Amino acid sequence: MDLKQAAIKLDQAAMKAQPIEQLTKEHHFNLDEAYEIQRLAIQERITRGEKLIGLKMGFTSEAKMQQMGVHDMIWGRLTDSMIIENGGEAELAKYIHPRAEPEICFHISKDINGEVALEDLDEYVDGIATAIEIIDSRFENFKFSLEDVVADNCSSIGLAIGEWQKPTRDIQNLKMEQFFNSELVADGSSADILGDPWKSLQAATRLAAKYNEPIKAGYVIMAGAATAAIFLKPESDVEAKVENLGEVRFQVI
Ligand code: OOG
Ligand code: MG
Repeated sequence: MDLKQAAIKLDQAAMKAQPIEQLTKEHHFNLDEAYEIQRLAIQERITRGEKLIGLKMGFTSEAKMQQMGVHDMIWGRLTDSMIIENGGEAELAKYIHPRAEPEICFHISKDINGEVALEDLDEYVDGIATAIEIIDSRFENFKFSLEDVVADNCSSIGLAIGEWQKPTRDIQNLKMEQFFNSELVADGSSADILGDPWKSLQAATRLAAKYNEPIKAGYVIMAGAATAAIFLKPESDVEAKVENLGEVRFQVI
């Protein structure tokens, strides 16, 4: 399979908000090739003027692995075009079949070059916040294999971040909730994110180093969801709350 061609196909599907068939239905490719497709697809965005603003971890909880039927940790890239202001609007027409999930997000204070040990991570983090990720698989029916979803930048399309809080190690057992129009639609615990969301950040440093993707000062790193993701509904108010970390919201239009 031509990796560049696959990358362009995925990028176009995202830009036009039109789903495509799973790549692995017709082609066989391995995980490293999937990450190369992801890199090339993001390169298309960067060529158009977008900027990398961070990385996201995926399938760091059992609930997410169960919902999507994929059982390995994955990581993807975030660009500035994906940001939704806290209190801002998300336009349904821009997406294919978007879902939202509450997350915890780290703000990086210092360039990271190489894997960092769990106990040394404090040196590199100057904020932690509640976030909502919008995921929007480019594949029909939101169905994919591990290689498909990695090539598709782990379904990334949007993120909203709440107010940054002072970093603390004490985030291993925080209640995480998602509301649509003030109604609770999903809840879980940060304990379900690898037992401790800091471990997700540690994994991000390991995987970024493995794939030669530097983590830069100012980046945000999303730790992955603890709950299943919920389809966005028209005209709804979407809010996430994480115990001790505050809330973040946006309006679907
Ligand atoms: C893939 C992205 C997974 C998470 O938080 O686990 C993810 C998907 O579910 O489509 O973002
Ligand atoms: Mg996520």
